[in-house]
Amino acid sequence: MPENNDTIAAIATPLGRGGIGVIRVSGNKTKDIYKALTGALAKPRLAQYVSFKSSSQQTIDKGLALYFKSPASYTGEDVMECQVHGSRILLGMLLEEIISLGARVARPGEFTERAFLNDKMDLLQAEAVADLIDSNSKKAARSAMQSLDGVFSDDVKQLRDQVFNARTLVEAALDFPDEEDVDISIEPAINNVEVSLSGLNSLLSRAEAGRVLDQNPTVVIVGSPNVGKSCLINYLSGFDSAIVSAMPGTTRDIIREKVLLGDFAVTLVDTAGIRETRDLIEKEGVDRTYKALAVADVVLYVLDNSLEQEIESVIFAEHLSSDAKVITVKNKIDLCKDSNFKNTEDVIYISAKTGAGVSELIEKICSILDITENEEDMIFARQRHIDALHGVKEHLLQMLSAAKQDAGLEVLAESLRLALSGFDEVTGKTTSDDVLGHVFSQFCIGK
Ligand SMILES: Nc1nc2c(ncn2[C@@H]2O[C@H](COP(=O)(O)OP(=O)(O)OP(=O)(O)O)[C@@H](O)[C@H]2O)c(=O)[nH]1
Ligand SMILES: [Mg+2]
Repeated sequence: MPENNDTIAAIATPLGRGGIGVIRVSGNKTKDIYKALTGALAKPRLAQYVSFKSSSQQTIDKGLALYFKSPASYTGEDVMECQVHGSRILLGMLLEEIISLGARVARPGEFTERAFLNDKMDLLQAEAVADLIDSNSKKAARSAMQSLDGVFSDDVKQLRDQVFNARTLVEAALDFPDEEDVDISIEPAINNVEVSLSGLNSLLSRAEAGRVLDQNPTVVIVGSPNVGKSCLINYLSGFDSAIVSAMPGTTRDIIREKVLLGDFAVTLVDTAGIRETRDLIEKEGVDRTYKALAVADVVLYVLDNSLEQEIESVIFAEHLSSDAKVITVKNKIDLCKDSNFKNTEDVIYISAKTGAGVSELIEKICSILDITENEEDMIFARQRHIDALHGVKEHLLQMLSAAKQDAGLEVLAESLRLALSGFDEVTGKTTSDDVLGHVFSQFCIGK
């Protein structure tokens, strides 16, 4: 772990224009930087409207300055937040000024890393911060928030306590091997391990259920040329990302848009219309369509209903990933005389031009993505947690089988010691620097 007695600073808001931009500063020079930058005294937890000035007394911007005194701050150190206008240039100038006053630019995740090192949160909670920022659905966000609140950590700690009790009992038996008037039965220790094992099994299944929350599903739009695929991606994403034209074979490149459909952030993909063609560029486009299908979670197979096109899924079926779900979308219903369309389980009628029926389509997509009902029970776990908890389970099972075979108390104590260190790995109590470095490097800068 790097030394953390220097002062760090970073722009905490995302790249681009925005109403407000935030710069965060943390470390023991924060108070002096506050004074030099604003000319005002830092007052804890008070928002002051100030002029942020350069060393040559030029105003960089006016805005709000906030100060949090150690240890009552996010990182546990003295922290300052500058809220100014969200221009990249302006934020860059302000950051430069802060650096010239003695701070250095923070690495990704360094603020949260300091919060972890200063015991403001355990590793599970620190990871939940990143998961919350990256969450792809409201469910994922809620679940990450629960972990940040310490729900996952508390469950792990409770199980750890039971195993710790078991270990204390076994160690006590080890310390008094031959004392006749001391009851050295290890039965209570075994009970403790059995109880924590059943708790662990349920925690593991909740963690495994929660792994789906970590994914950003891909929805791929396919069909013959001219059926309205590009029109549909434009409608769903809310802007003209793909060229729409009456000429078949318009789209050649794959077009990707991240959009929020109902509760889900999905990657929506528009593809080249599938047909036999001699045009080399269009052929390449169709090949790319097939590649996109191979990673699709949901496929929107679009047909032109005004031409009464028949379903011919064979044109793409062999390229589908095995667990992809296909929704047949009959488009251009605004052109059809008969307006009495009845959606079925697999077929949805829409007009990508007028938007008719699109909300039912979104509902259908969400119902497919919404595979887990018991969201309260899910834990937004990472593979790292699941692996470590499986390790704990292994050691507890070993302890029980050793006890059954009347193996020595040392053997039981050792299994319990290893189980405990597995728990500590999850919460970060004894996690190696490599793992910590990896966890924090995945954060965005400024967090
Ligand atoms: N009336 C009507 N026209 C539509 C609708 N959807 C698409 N169109 C028209 O159909 C034509 C083809 O639309 P595109 O979205 O470019 O079709 P595409 O499937 O992307 O075609 P390729 O890129 O060539 O494969 C355009 O003239 C659109 O304006 C619809 O729902 N109603
Ligand atoms: Mg197109």
